[in-house]
Amino acid sequence: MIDVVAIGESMVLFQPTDGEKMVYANQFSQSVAGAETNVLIALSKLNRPVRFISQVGNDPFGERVLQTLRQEQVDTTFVAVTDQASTGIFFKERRPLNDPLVHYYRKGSAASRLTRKDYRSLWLKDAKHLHVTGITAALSEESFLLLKETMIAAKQFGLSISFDPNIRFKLWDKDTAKTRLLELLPLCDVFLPGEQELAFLFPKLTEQAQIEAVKKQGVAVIVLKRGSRGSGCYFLDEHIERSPFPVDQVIDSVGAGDAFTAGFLHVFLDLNKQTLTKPEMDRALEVANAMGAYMTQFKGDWEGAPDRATLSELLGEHALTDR
Ligand code: KDG
Repeated sequence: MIDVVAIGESMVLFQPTDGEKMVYANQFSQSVAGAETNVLIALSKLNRPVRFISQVGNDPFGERVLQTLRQEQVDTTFVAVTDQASTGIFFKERRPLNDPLVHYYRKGSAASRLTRKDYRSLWLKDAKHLHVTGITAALSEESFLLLKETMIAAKQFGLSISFDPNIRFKLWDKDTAKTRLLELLPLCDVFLPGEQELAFLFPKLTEQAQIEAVKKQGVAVIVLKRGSRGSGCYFLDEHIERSPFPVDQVIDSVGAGDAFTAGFLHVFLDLNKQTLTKPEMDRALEVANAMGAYMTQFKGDWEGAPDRATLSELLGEHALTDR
């Protein structure tokens, strides 16, 4: 049985080793990242069986992506390899006073060329949950259509579905982003936007009105990421808020949202979706906040994700000894 399946693009990530500006950098570290695989790897580190659906190029970067995912126990049975396109890559440039800058080289990449013809019902076989993000919808028109078809199929097969809009304006224009994201919204059970993303989708409304607008689409659970101010969750007629997990200093915020999502899903997956309670959802936010905050302490997009023992320690449930 697979707990979570995700579809999307995982890329090779280069970062200047000494944190210099890109124009002056001579040396780069190489790793792998992508919103969906960041979530899957974080769940895998918590011993959840996970599967990724994608396509990489028949090139060394594709090999690197596959190698990394397999090493992190992500099932790559449905990651196709093609000669027709290259694996996407991107660069992350750290900035002292701001979030890092991201430079993408992924247009026409292997992952963005998956089409509805590639869809296989086997992708979702024996799986409990599908996780998707708006990044996949932004890759190409076909990518969006395939994503939508996969969500519809998952619903028919009885999987629960989570959806993080993960809006990246470098990938698409605002009108297309809004139209496509709103089209996918009714297909999910759990929606996990940031506050600004929610406001982008439902402008000029109070938060309460934004939430009502999402609920109207049939979405059962809305999890609001409030960054350094913690998180909130709206479900049934309930609303809870969780204060942030304290950290002294943020080293790198990229990937924190994905770790947050993994933490939330880790708790949510075991719950009876018909009888969600406040204490259960509070626990989901507690774990999500802790995972998101912990990830900000590492430069990589997923490498810092805690294993079960570390997570228990973070939550103050038991102390690990170093000796
Ligand atoms: O959420 C982090 C991701 O944004 C990062 O790992 C790379 O998937 C990525 C993207 O498309 O920006």
